[in-house]
Amino acid sequence: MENAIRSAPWSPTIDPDTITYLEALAQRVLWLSTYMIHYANKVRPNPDGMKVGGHQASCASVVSLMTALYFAMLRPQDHVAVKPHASPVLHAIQYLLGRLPQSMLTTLRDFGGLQAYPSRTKDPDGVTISTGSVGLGAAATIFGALTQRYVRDHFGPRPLGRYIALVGDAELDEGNIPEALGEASAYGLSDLWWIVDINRQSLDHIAPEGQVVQIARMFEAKGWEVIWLKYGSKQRAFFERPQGHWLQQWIDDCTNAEYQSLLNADGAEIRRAMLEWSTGNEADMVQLLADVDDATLKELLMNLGGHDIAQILQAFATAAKVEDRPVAVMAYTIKGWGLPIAGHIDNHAAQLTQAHIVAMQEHLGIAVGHEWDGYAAADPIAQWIQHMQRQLMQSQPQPPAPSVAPRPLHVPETVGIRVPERASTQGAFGHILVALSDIKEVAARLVTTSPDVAVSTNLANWINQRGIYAPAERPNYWAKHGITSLLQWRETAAGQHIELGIAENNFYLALAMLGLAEELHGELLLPVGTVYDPFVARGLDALTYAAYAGAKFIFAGTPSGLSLSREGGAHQSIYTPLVGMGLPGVLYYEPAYAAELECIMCWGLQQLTDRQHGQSLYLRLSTRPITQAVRHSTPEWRRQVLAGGYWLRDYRAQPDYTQRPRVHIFAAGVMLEEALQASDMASEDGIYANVINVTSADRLFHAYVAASQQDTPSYLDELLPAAERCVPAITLLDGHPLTLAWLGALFSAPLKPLGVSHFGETGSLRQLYHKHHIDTDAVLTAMVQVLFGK
Ligand SMILES: Cc1ncc(C[n+]2csc(CCOP(=O)(O)OP(=O)(O)O)c2C)c(N)n1
Ligand SMILES: [Mg+2]
Repeated sequence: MENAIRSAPWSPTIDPDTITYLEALAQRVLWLSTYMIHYANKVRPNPDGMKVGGHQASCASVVSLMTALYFAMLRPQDHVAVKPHASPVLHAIQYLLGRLPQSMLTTLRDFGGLQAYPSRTKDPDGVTISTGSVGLGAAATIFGALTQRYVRDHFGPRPLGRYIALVGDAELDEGNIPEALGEASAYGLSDLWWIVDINRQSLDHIAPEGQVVQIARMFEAKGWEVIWLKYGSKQRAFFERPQGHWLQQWIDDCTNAEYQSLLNADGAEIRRAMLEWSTGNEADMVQLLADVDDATLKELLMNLGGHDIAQILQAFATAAKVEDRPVAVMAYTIKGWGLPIAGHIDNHAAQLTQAHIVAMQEHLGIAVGHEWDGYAAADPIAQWIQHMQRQLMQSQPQPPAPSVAPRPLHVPETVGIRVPERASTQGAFGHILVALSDIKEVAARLVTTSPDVAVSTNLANWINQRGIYAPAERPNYWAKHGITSLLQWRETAAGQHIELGIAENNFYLALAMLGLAEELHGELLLPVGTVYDPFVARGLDALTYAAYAGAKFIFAGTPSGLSLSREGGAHQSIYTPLVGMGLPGVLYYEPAYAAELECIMCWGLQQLTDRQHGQSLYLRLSTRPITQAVRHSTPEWRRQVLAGGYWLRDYRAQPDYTQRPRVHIFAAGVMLEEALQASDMASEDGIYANVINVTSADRLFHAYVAASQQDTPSYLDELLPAAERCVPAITLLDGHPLTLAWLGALFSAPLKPLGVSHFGETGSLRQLYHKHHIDTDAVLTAMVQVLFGK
């Protein structure tokens, strides 16, 4: 195991009672978490015979750390992201703390029961940060701490909680981790701890040599304080003996793989390995180990800091003193600690046998029939828990600030922006934000963010008005030295734009935590983010995370599609509409006109205030200016825009409508320009080409699905009455044709889906639209095909 760089000073002065109680509690937590998984897999009836699963070894690895944390450190205002596969440990602890009824312990991974991985929306016992996809929940703590600071700076003082992540060592392999760590120091966050569970094992294998030191250096390079929790008290005491440093040196020199294998060997084998290592100094080693029997030697090997309550408390106390930066506690542990599978390479999904469980139960003195017992009120441990919880409650530095979120917050239905004859949705987006900043109550809660693309996504005017957020004012040297710039980079604690480095994962995690500000910090925020549409997918897992966690936010993917012509194939998004449609909790809109966007954004912001049913919004926008065919909005038109689409060109009232060739063009976004042109040209040939402007394929699709599942009418029946379903149709968007092709299911006539299904390239709009068959000619050709079968 790699050499420690710096350790928390060893102080054995912590109250011995505290240690005794926590040790007893750790054993109970170990039992309950192990048994919870055992029960779910081997006792509870399992009608479909599929594996239930659970991770006893990963749980055992963090039992000591989590017991010390929850029973002796955590205050009500703190938030913890628990390593996903340690969820049974969390539930066992919440049960012992009286926050989860005993009856739930038998429901792990059952329908309606405790979730496999901690879920803030589905678990009943106060999970505030969901975890599951490793790396994301941990990184979310950074943006939670940032949100907390932002809320305090904008809405007044309140108790600052600590954001704590309990992370697996292999979890730190995820690329989003180094991406996120730097933001913590960029924003000077200090109420942030990461406790790294260094058991040197991942799912498949043993950590490569040198990895722990690399991880520690990564934290330090990113401005974090590293605290080492490597050796247990017994090891430390042994190091003090004459020649004791040889043990320390051996531990440090021993490779991860050998250390792990020796965790499964007996004391005699460990002794042999140590003597072999000490070649040249065997006499010292022999002397050192002379009075150590095999059992004690094994115990010494297992006595790592992350399982030693006194050492853990000491490390936490050291961490609590760090006030100017985030802290990483590097805790050495054993995967499967206290279980017969401890340290074994195969242990990730391994479960104890019935015989193992019986032996463990006997060893821990848990009577048969009392497997789920907690502590009776009179038990000294229960009393100690009560006492500690009272103390931790009282350690709140200030009384909580009352929420000042006005109820209801009213967002107007329009903000009256003015745009030129030809305008782009991205341009309109910037105008709408600026217009919103005139509405005091709404503006106060708006917060924007972007992964280094604020200017190129039209946030500049908003930023100039509202400023950049920084925890403390930073000098504006441009202003100081009289240099003019279009963008005024004023950084103060009152600023309302959070500028992130180029990392789309961070972007979505920031939206996730800003989008939970009301739930986590009692203040409603209206987060609006911008990202280049082709890079929506770059942070897709974090976007999914944000939606799954129930966060509420708006983001614009802009610019999008081939329409970004000169930027080339790497910047031209294709399938992002499908992302928007496929993701629950997020509604995808692709408006064509500024007036539509205005209506959608105002409604979307109002949605964010409905914390129960409101959904997030994904706006797919463009830099391509198109003629504003619609400018005035009426309530009825707004209803249709929000419902997903409306008839923009409607020939149905023509007296000869049914006698002429007829076709429907369903078009989205900038493609309305081509759709209307094709319709004009078709009319010269006596064809009635209706144009239906699809503002949200997502809304229409889900209306269709809901209606077909429930056999009830939907907006689609209104938009497309039965009589129109025998008319041939074309769908058209600057994106994947699948987005609208499903409309074919509604038609008894042919439907031709136009869209982009190959990578783009640089060129003019005309060239690219032509090559990908989404120009006016392509629409006309498709029209002939669906009408006349040619
Ligand atoms: C993004 C992601 N990829 C893969 C997994 C599957 N997985 C769950 S735990 C795990 C290994 C984690 O190892 P570590 O973080 O060291 O935790 P330990 O089990 O050792 O406690 C993997 C690969 C996952 N949950 N999330
Ligand atoms: Mg591990």
